[in-house]
Amino acid sequence: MTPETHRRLDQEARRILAANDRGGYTVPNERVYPFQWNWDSAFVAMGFAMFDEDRAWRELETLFLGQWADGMVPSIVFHTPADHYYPGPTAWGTRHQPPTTGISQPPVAATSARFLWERAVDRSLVRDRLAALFPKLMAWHRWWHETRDPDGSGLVTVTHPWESGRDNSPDWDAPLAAVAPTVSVGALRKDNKAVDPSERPTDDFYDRVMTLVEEAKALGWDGIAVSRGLSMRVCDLGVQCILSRADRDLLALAEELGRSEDAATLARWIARSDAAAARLRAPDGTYRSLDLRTGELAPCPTSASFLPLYARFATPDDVEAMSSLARSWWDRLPYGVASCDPGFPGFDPLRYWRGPVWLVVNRMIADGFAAHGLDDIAARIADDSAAMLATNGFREYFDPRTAMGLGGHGFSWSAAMWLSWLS
Ligand code: 2M8
Repeated sequence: MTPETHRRLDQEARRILAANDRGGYTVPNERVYPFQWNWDSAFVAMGFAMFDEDRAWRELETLFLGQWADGMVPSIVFHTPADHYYPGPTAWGTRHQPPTTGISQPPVAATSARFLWERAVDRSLVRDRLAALFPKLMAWHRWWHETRDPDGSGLVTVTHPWESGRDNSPDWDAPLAAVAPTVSVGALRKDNKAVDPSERPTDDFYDRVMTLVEEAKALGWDGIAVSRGLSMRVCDLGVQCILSRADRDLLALAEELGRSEDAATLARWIARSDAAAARLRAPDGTYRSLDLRTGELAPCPTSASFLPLYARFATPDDVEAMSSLARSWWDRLPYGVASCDPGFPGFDPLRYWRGPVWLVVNRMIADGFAAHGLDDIAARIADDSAAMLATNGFREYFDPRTAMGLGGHGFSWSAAMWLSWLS
C-alpha cells in the first residue's frame, strides 16, 4: 500500500467516525442503522482511542445507559427516535429508559475497555472512569453466566439470532426452522429498501425472529423465563468465545483495580466455560454452535469456528485444525475470512452472515492466530482486510470472491478496524 493510500484511508476513517458521531455514541451507518448498537460501539471505541481517548470512553459509558437492572446490556439503545429502522422501540415493547431492545449482543465491551486502558497516555487520568465502568461490565458478565446459564453448565444461551450479531448465519437454520411464525412483518421492513435485498436476510427470517420477540414480550422480558422458555435456545459459538475472552480481559482489569473477589469470580467462570468447550467440538475437529434444545451441532464451520483461538481455550490440536481450515478456505476464495464454510451448500457470498467477510470478525480471528504463533495467517487476514478497504471503501461487509463492498456505506466499525488494527 502506498503512503498516499494509507493517508487517504486514515482521513476517510476519521471522517466516517465524525459523520456517524451523535455526541456520545456512534451510529453504525445513518441510512440503515440509526441508533447505538452494542458490539459496534465496543469496536468503535477502539477506533476513537487512536485519536480521542475521552470520546472513546464516552462511547462505552453511553452504551451502559441502556443497561437493565438485571445486568443485561441491550443490542440497541434507541437514544433518539428515527422511523427508518424496523423493529424500533414499539415493536420490542420493553420498559427501559432510554428505550432499548430486549436482547443482548456479543460482549466485546470489557475487551474494548482493556484496550482503552492499556493504551491510555496517562492511566491516572482514566482510572476513575475504568473504576466506574467496571461494576457495570461485571454485572453484564454475571447476567450471561447466571441468567443465560441458569444451570451453571458453562455454556451460555442466546435466544435470538440478533443476539449473536451474526444474524442469518447457517447456525440458526435448524433452530429457526423450529420456530413457527405467528407474525408476518415483511411489509414493515426498512432494511431491504435501504440496501439491495439480495444482500439482506429474507422475509421468512424476519417473521421467525419477530415471533421470538413476541414470545419474550409474553414472558414480560423476564430474564430467566426467556432463557428457559423461548423456542430458540442455542449456545452460539461466537458469543461463547467472545465472552470467554472478555472474561479474561475483565479479570486483568479486576487485578489492576485490586478487586480480588471479582477476580476470583471471573476465574471461576473462565474455568467453567473452558471445561464445557469440548461439547462444541464436532467429530471433524471443528467447533460449532450447539442447539441446546435438540443437542445438535450447527451444520458447518463458520467464521466463529476460529474464535476459540481468540478466546484462548484452544488446545494444540485445535490450533492445527484451525490453521488447516483457514488455508483450505483460501484455496477456494481469495479473500479471507468468509463468514461461512465455502463448501457448505447454503454458502452465499453476497448474503450477509452466510458468506461475506466482516472486518470485526477478521480482527478477532487474526488476534487468535497471532497469539498462537501463526503470524503468517494473521498477516494474510490483515492484508486481505486492508486490500478490501483500499479498493472498495469502508463498506459493511465484502464478497470473499472479489472483495466487492456490500451492505451499508461509510460503516463505523469498518473505519474503526482501519484505525485501531490495520493502519
Ligand atoms: C446487523 O444487525 C441488525 C440487528 O441487530 C440488523 O440487521 O438490523 C448485524 O450485522 C449486527 O451484528 C450489527 O451489530 C448491526 C449493526 O451494525 O447490524
